[in-house]
Amino acid sequence: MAATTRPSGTLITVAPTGAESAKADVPALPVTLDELVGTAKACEAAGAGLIHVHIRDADAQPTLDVQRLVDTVAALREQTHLVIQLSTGGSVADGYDARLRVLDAEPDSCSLTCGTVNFGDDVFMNPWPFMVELYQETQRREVVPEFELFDLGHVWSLNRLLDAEGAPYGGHVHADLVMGVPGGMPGTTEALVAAVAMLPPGATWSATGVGRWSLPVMYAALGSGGHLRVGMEDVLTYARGVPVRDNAQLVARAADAATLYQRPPMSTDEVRVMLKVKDRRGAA
Ligand code: KMH
Ligand code: ZN
Repeated sequence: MAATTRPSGTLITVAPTGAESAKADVPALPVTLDELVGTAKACEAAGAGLIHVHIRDADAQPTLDVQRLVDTVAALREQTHLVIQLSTGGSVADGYDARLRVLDAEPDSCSLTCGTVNFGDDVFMNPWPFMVELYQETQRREVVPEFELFDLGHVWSLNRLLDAEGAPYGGHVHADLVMGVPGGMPGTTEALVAAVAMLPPGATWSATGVGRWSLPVMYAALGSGGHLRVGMEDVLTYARGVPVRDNAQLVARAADAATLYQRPPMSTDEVRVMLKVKDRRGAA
């Protein structure tokens, strides 16, 4: 294991929707394609370089419907420059087959969670054979995986996966620490530093803190050479008693912090180069 190098810019990922919040409870949550594209444009203008996408059906419920995913990727690719990452985590109710079929939508990137984790009262299932199958599919389809790490054991499993199955498509490893999920690692600086120390040499990483861990994780990540993920998938409160206005507000705050830290937001082109994303723009 080796410490990761310190980047000069900051990748800001926005995770605008997630699968856990209800539109009825959170009116600002983007759930339609129009809302998602509008959010994506605003977040790109505010400094985001990558969008982590969960979609909803006509009733605003989480779905992994492939045609909807295809349409979503097409619209985002046409109307933004963002790197498009589809969630293969979906919701805790989604089955493995549906999660694998997400790659049919030909995203630039997809999430790949490196282990099962208690998820509040639920369990987010990611057994080893599923991880391997999904990873092999990303290699075969030339999709860049982003390894989602909810716990220290997940970091170890990422190393095991790379040892067993070789490098990801493009050859670069990028991980995301998801911290503060009830059941996973806390959003403390100590946990973040321990996780980063176990990442494979040369890996880049972002971090996100769920709920009240949002700001502690953002500043710990900047201070430790990491990139940032923000968005309404992870946090709905901007400050004590103040609901998040929209995703762009969270991206703008992250961009301000990164700029103040002398590591301004990376352009979408810089993000594509760093992650070694296959250029699918211009494909029909
Ligand atoms: N919604 C969670 C159960 C991912 O996008 O890959 C899983 C999740 C991780 O959000
Ligand atoms: Zn997600």
